[in-house]
Formats: sequence, structure tokens, C-alpha cells
Amino acid sequence: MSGVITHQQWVVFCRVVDNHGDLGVCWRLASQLAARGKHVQLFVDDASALAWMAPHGCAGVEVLAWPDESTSFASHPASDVVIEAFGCELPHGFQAAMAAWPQAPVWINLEYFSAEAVSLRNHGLPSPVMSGPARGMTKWFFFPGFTPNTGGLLREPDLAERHTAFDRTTWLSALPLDKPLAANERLISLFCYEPTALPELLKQLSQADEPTRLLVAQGRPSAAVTVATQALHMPSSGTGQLHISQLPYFSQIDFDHLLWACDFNLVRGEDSLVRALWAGQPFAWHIYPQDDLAHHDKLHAFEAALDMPVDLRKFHAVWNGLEMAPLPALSRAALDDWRRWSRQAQQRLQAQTDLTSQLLGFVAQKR
Ligand code: TRH
Repeated sequence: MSGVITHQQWVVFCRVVDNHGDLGVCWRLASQLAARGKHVQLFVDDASALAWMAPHGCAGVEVLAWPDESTSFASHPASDVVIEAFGCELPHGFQAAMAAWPQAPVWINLEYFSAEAVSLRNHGLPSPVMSGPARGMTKWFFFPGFTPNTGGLLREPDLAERHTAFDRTTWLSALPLDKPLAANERLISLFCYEPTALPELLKQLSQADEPTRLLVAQGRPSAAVTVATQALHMPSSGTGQLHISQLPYFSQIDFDHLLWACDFNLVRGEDSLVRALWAGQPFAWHIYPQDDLAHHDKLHAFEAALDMPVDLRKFHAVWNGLEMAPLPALSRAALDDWRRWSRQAQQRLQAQTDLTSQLLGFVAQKR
């Protein structure tokens, strides 16, 4: 069988920093690899969110608890590829085992996506391991991104087909809402951290000239809306033209359905942004805030990479607290314009090779 390479055994390590994006991305990647015939072990320090993200699991993906430092992996079968997600640092016992395998695995350092020049420069570069049990081995930087010179974005091969077959009316009618949707209601999904402009958004929507249903995700978005309505002395279910409904936690599949069904999506973090791009509906991104304000440059690089319209950039600047100015109104004309832009961005990105395919190609070259 010499010369025939089958990269069957993959191991992914993931630590949940906070929120859901680290696990969300690792799960998506693991299940896409499994769908392509790989066997994947996913080590994660907190797998609890998988109960709602992926309630049915995935054949070919084995979810394992993060090992403690004393765990020996001496008897762990040699694997073809090891993914260290988002700088989580592999347990030392696992590094020692890898160093003893007859053939070194392809060791991938999977990073957060970025449109910034520094990430583009580093994508695909080696990073020699200088210390620890795996000293002398090599890791490879793999940067997801929005341009052809990056590792691309996660996208299932059947996504467009599923989207085309999606029955919006039926899906919406099955939502467990406090009040049935009216045919003329505009739907906005809210998945965010704690945007300072949230009270202003609620006020604007309540005074708009058309009715809006704000569909609020569980967790931080729901808590942020409670704080905002209280500050505004607004009923928790909204007032005027605004009705606020709380959503259950969805599976990743149904979270896509939500984004496909809404007229405007407020998303956050990393993975939900990518899903909003695939939805092709107008959206705004609440970027994960960093103490050193590194997210400002990251946001601007994203806007530039996708040639975002000026007024949508303005919305992002205010929504993300980069500018203290009035939040641009979500007028029908603005949403139509942003939808055109979003569809163009979606088409442009769909023309690029998806992350899983790129990763498989990268691994095949390195092995
Ligand atoms: O949860 P997040 O804020 O995660 C963040 C980001 O990844 C950020 O870059 C990272 O640094 C930080 O965590 C530590 O946002 P994100 O990335 O959109 O992840 C949310 C995941 O949760 C995504 O996979 C979609 C999924 N999801 C569901 O499956 N169902 C739901 O009902 C909701 C609200 C989300």
C-alpha cells in the first residue's frame, strides 16, 4: 500500500474559553471530517453545550473529556492529524505520546479567523516546537478567513441545497413563541453580548413605522435585553411596534434555520457570523470584545475584506461601541441595500474552497 495515504484518525483538542464559539467551531469541523469518512476524537473540557447544539451527536465523532495532566497516552493509537484549536495547548501526556509515534502526525494549530494582513501572512507556516515533550516536532498555523490565501470558512457540502429546500413558513409556525407571529411582522434575530446601543435599538424598533418581532437567543442576549428593557421602563415583551420573544436554545441546524428565516440577523463571535454570511440575509456582527481593543482592527479588516456598505459600517461602529453616535435606523431601504451586499458576499465566499476541504488538502501535502 506504499504511496496510498488515508488520513483516517484525527484528534481535536478544544478548551471552552467562554461562550459557545470554540466548541461550536470544533464540533462543526469534527462532524464535517466524520462525514468525509474520518474517525475523530474530540477532547473538550466542557461538552455540556453539545446537549443543545448537537443533540443527536454524529457518527464517527467520539467526544472525550479533557484529560488531566497525569493521564498517560502511551497506549493511544498513532493518529494521522492532531488539531490544537485556538491555542488550547495539548496535554503534556499527549505530546509525549505523539513524539513516540513511528510517524509524526500533522499537527495543526487552528486559529480564529481573521481578515488582517498578519494572519494572512502566517497561514500555512510552520511553527517549530522548541520545548516540552514534543520538542523538535512542528505545528502548522491554519487560519480560517475570507480570501483565497487563507484556510477558508466552514461550509457543509449540502448547505446550499438544504437552504433552497427550507420551508420558512412551516419552520416559523413550529416555533414555541409567547405570541403567534403576524404576517406583516418583520423578524430580527438577536445573538449578542451586551451592546451599549441595545436600549437605543429597542427604542427605535418600538417607534418604527412597521411592526418588528425581536427573536432573542438564550443566555447573554436574553439577559442583556432584560437589563435594557428595565433601563427603558419598557415591558419585557416590548411596546409599540416592537414585540420581544425569547427563543429556546437551538441545535446548530435550527440556528441556521433561524438565520435563514429572519429579515435581519444580529450575530456575534465567530461561528454565528459565518452562518449569517451563508444565510445571505442582512446582518450585523457583535465582535467578541478584547481588553486590548484588538477587535477594532479585526472588525475593520472584516468590513474592508467584504467591501461593506458605509452605512452598515456605521451601524457596526455604534453597535460595537467604537463610536458614540445615534444607531442608524433599520429602514426598509437600508435592509434592502444590505441584503444585496450580503448576497454578493455570500456568492463570493461560496466560490472559495471550504475550510474542511482545504484542511484535507493541506494535511495530504504535509504527510
Ligand atoms: O458564543 P460565541 O460568542 O463564541 C465566542 C467566539 O467564538 C469568539 O470568537 C471566541 O473568542 C469566544 O467565543 C471565546 O459566538 P459564536 O462563535 O457565534 O458561537 C456560537 C455557537 O453557538 C455557534 O456554533 C452557533 C451555536 N448556537 C446554537 O447552536 N444554537 C443556539 O441557539 C445559539 C444561540 C447558538
